[in-house]
Amino acid sequence: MNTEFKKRVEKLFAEHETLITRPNKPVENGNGIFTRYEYPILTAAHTPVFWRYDLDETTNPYLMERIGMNAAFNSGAMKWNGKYLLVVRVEGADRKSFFAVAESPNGIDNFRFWDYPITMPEDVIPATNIYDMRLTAHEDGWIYGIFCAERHDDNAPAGDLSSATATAAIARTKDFITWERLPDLKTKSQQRNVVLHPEFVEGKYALYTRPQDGFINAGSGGGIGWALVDDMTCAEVKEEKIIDLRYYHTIKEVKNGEGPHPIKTSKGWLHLAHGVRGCAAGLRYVLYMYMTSLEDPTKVIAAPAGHLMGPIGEERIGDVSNVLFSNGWIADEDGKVFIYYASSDTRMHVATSTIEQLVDYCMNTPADGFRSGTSVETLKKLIEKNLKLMNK
Ligand code: BGC
Ligand code: BMA
Repeated sequence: MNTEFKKRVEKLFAEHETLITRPNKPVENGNGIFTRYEYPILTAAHTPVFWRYDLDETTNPYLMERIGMNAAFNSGAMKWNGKYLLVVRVEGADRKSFFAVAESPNGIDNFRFWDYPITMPEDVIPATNIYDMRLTAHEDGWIYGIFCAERHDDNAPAGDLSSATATAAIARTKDFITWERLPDLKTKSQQRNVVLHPEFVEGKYALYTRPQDGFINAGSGGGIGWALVDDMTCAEVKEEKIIDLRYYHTIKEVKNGEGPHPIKTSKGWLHLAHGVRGCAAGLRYVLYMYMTSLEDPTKVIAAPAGHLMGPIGEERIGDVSNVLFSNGWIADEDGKVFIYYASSDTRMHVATSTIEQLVDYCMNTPADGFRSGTSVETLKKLIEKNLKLMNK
């Protein structure tokens, strides 16, 4: 190897190493509910140098990127063998998403991709694009990954190359390397945000669903649904019950969808979801929470008003701006919670909290009264209480 070429290769590796080993720092002075971290935990630049460059001087004398990576976002998450593991949606410059595992020893920095991306077996009709995996270590012993499989809608008029269909694809693994692909979920409507509940309910598998009228529009699909399924190897949604509804003039007016599977706590199941509203700038995606009952997981027992997290600073900007999306979180034994969220379909971040804080947030944040008037009444109650305490 020419020494000049060798030096340039070494520099690429050194810069990459510096980036991925950069210590992350908590952002002080938050809102008491969660703590953001200063640096994104994964970006396109975190993907290995040997994914992007041909390192052979004879075939790549200019040392150019041969396979561009565009984004690293919407990641499923799971603690596995003591490591914080993400199944990342990596998107190439060619707009195709694929899954790749990245792991960290502490959950907040030093995320490193495994050498190879996941080879996901195809279903009968291969999908054009796959993305947004939700991971569930189910009590049946398998780790399931449910994700969106997108295909061109062949019923669209000739020349319409944008109409597509969204289906929930199902795969399972024991090691994150070998995946068994099961048939896509059978449902009446299209589905993008399907999540497997970790426990059997009434002896059946339970799915959070998100019925939608079309590829983009949730339409008459009233919100986050719930369905019981007999067998994941031929999963079919026969009955769907809407458990978390959408409402006019809220953060989830246009769409909502379950994030990762809920965390079990002594007070109920803790849920993280995304809510979407439309505005002149397009769709705005924020993260919100709710809780359901341990006895009846279809019953909402806490629904704090508004968003838990909305995009701020650089999070607002990216390929699809004004978007926060989460499909992964990890609860440690000691109650610490790592919320993995992506901003603007571009990069991954982490925020930390605890189960106790998040339950407190859900239980004690006032619910939505759905009108300006009710919001003012709620606000006045807190002001009055505080002013008394302040002896005013
Ligand atoms: C994109 C997704 C997006 C969906 C709906 C897909 O083509 O890959 O990121 O959620 O369209 O807008
Ligand atoms: C969706 C999601 C995500 C994405 C978001 C914003 O519908 O399923 O893939 O982050 O749109 O583009």
